[in-house]
Amino acid sequence: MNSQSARWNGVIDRYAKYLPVSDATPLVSLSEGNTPLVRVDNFVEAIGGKFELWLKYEGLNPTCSFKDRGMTMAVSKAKERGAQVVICASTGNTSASAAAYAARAKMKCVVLLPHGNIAQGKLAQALMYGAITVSVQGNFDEALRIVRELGETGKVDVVNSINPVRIEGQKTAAFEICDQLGRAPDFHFLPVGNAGNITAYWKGFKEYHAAGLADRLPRLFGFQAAGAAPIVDGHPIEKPQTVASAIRIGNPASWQGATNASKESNGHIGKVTDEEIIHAYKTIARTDGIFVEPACAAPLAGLIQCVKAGTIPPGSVITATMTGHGLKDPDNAIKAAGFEPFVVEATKAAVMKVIGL
Ligand code: AN7
Repeated sequence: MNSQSARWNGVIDRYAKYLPVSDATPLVSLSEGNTPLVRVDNFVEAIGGKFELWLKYEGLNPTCSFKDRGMTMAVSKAKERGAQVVICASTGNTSASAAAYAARAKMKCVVLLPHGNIAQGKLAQALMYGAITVSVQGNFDEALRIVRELGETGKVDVVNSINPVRIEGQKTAAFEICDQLGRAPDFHFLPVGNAGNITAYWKGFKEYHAAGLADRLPRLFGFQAAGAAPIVDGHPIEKPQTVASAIRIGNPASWQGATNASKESNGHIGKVTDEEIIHAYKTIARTDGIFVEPACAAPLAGLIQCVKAGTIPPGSVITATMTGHGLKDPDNAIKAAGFEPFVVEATKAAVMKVIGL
């Protein structure tokens, strides 16, 4: 399994030593992982920070989100067990990823989506990859409850992050950050929805540190949207609301994992308003040319809060996960941009007029 060839063959091939796989595990991969870590000095300057900020650009995975790291594991292990049908509930990215990896594994895929509340790009992906796409008249938490019940029948394999191998795959992002930086960061920021990813990052950073491959443990700072902030508010939210549909989750499955990561790392779980999210979403696109989906702007908005509060020591090295690509959600992008294209007649004069020449 661990061929370690010069060619990148995905996260299982690269990090097999740290994953529950063996020679008997069929490799279902789309060469996920190995995503860029991009330093964004313009953004830091714009928000008045005195630190290094590096973005782990997970939108450049094969289905354009971080979910592919967990899904290569979940679908490979499901295939190893001889499963024929994988199922998940999703705010959109898990379903896109499950649908793609199931197609590659020649397995059937069923996705349950909150009706009317997923971004268009993600819906297009589930349909294009050929998943049986079910739009549930309820929210994500209700869809996940149904998926758990269906999992108990033993007839389908659940590939939500309640499946522990998803967390195993996702922890490889923490390994890559340490490999790319040549050290662990002082702080790592990320969005929190169902809380699988913050759980995975903490596990990954701890394992790399224990293996002697990272010199320190970062403080983990997770951010929820204010209208969907059960962990911060201390109770499940029955009707979560936020523009960041990816993290519109009221009762996270890995709640405990998130609070552990925050406590053990001397970190923080905070919340940011939709207004703060949209501001950060536009800012990172315009300062550094990085187009992410709204959920990714939650930790950036959280970082802006931290700069205002003075909680980041000068000179810190900070990393943040940009979990999904901006093209996933064209409707919010066009709305947030704040202007429309100029429509002009097809003459040089007309173009000169609108661009002010
Ligand atoms: C872009 O796809 O839950 O805290 O069903 O799509 O690990 O849940 C997506 C979550 C952050 C939150 N950013 O991660 C799903 C789903 C993006 C996301 C999160 C999601 P977790």
